[in-house]
Amino acid sequence: MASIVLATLNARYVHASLGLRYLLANLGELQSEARIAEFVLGARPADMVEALLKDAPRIVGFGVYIWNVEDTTRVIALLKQIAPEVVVVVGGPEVSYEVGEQRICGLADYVITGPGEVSFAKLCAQALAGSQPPQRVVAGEQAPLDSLALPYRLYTDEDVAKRFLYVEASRGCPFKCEFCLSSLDKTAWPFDLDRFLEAIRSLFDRGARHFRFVDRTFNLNVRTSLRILEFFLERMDERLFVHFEVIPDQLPDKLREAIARFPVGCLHLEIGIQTFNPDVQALISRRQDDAKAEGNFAWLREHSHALIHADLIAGLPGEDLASFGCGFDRLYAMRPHEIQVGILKRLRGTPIARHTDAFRMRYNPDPPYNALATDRIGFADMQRIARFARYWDRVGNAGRFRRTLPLVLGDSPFLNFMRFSDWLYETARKTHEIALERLFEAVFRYLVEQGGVGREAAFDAVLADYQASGARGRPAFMETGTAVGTGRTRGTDRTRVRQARHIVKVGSV
Ligand code: B12
Ligand code: SF4
Repeated sequence: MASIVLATLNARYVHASLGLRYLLANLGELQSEARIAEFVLGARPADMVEALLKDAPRIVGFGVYIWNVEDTTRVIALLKQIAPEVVVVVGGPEVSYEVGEQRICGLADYVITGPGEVSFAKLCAQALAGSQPPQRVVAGEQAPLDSLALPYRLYTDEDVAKRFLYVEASRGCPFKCEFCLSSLDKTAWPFDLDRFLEAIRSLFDRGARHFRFVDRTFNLNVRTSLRILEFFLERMDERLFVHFEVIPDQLPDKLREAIARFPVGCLHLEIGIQTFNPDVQALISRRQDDAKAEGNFAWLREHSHALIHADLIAGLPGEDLASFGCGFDRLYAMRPHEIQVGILKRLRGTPIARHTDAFRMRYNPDPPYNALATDRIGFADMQRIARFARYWDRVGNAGRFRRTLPLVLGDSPFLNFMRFSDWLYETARKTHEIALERLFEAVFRYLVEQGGVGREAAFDAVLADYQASGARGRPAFMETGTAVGTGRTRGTDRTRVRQARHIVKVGSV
């Protein structure tokens, strides 16, 4: 029996919620009366309500994020119809700002904004003792990090075996990029490193091998970063996979030395570039030394085996299609393994909102609040970029078109991939659910019919990529084609398989 249930909808099953585990770990005496209920986007609201009410809880707390706010609103609306006496508390980044404007906050009995550990525990204690907490909207108390109980033992054996384990060595960010929620933090606060590493060690001893650091800027404090890297280097094995988010322009020699010692497919670095346009960087208060970033990428590609996932944002104030395209080409030339093209989102609470009028920014009023148009990029072009991003994910990022991609991109990657993307959409009329064989066929047809590539060269490249993807034989559409360069299966040594496995895993997040 649990009188308190902590619930959330994760983006996918593999993403275990760290936030809820923090809340549970810090419930003190009430911990034994509480349980976590995690769901995955797409679950039916009535089924979730049924599962939540199974123990007849007195309090249900929901972790609300941009990806689940709509579904969670439906769940709470139903729950309040069936069991109005249950006290509903919402918290999480999505309900930490613009509280008055959100239906979900109106449906809930209490809203806790910001960090939840201390305030949720207090609120539960009061509610269970029968007294009514006076305020409906509570500003979450940020306790000193070292006073918090760490949540890592709450990862179950199933989590350890099957899910990404999110871990946090520091909270907050000192930078001020206006599109990002972390720009509202005053600075970054570290957890005590010995205590943190001890907790990670026991996860490791239980068999955990897939660690994802949620720290906003892992390479902020080089001494700390080094100790963490050394920790993993000392425990290196075949299965280990560690993910960090890093800023691009800080990679001192000591960090480089440690990074260089990680084997293939083990270290995943997410590096935000967002924009190379200096005027846009200034407008959105993003400090970034582009030349240093370029140098660091070059070093990483030449001297390390780290998988590099780089982010770019389209639709920022002051950016037009041409300047975005230049940024894409510049980033492509830096050879990250993956480029994630994201459309700007106006996250609740973020200071990017101050540019709305001056740059005629038009946003989707519903999650994910993506930019629909700006004074420089019209709606039609924004749609084209969104399709570009989805197709790029399948063709540019997935690692399946190693030989074919350069033929599509020629010497002008952005323009040429946009041409491909426009053609593919015209032909397929969809961006999702294109089967892999259809995709290979489309790329082949594009190269031959639109891309000015000779049939034989296109055939050779597509077939080689198809076979390297693990598929056997040739795709049906090639059976009647000119047989050129067939029968050559490219070697799939252990290294490439491991790398491809991780690229696919990461790309599917
Ligand atoms: C892991 C993660 C993901 C995972 C999903 C995780 C999951 N469970 O499903 C993935 C990688 C899929 C993801 C994707 C996206 N994410 Co994300 N993600 C994160 C990340 C890095 C870590 C979250 C975390 O564990 N934090 C650590 C815990 C301790 O903090 P917390 O979750 O905020 O929880 C605390 C409080 O919020 C509060 N709290 C939480 N739940 C509850 C419940 C109650 C009852 C109470 C009282 C309090 C409370 O108390 C907790 C402890 O203090 C954060 C950045 C960050 N470092 O937080 C971004 C972040 C959550 N993501 C963000 C965004 C914008 C996205 C994307 C839209 C990015 C994109 N692609 O454009 C996508 C959307 C995905 C989709 N399918 O639509 C924003 C959230 C904005 C918002 N309003 O929700 C964040 C904050 C990044 C940022 N700085 O802007 N993300
Ligand atoms: S984008 Fe990165 S560096 Fe900028 S505020 Fe957000 S977390 Fe910090």
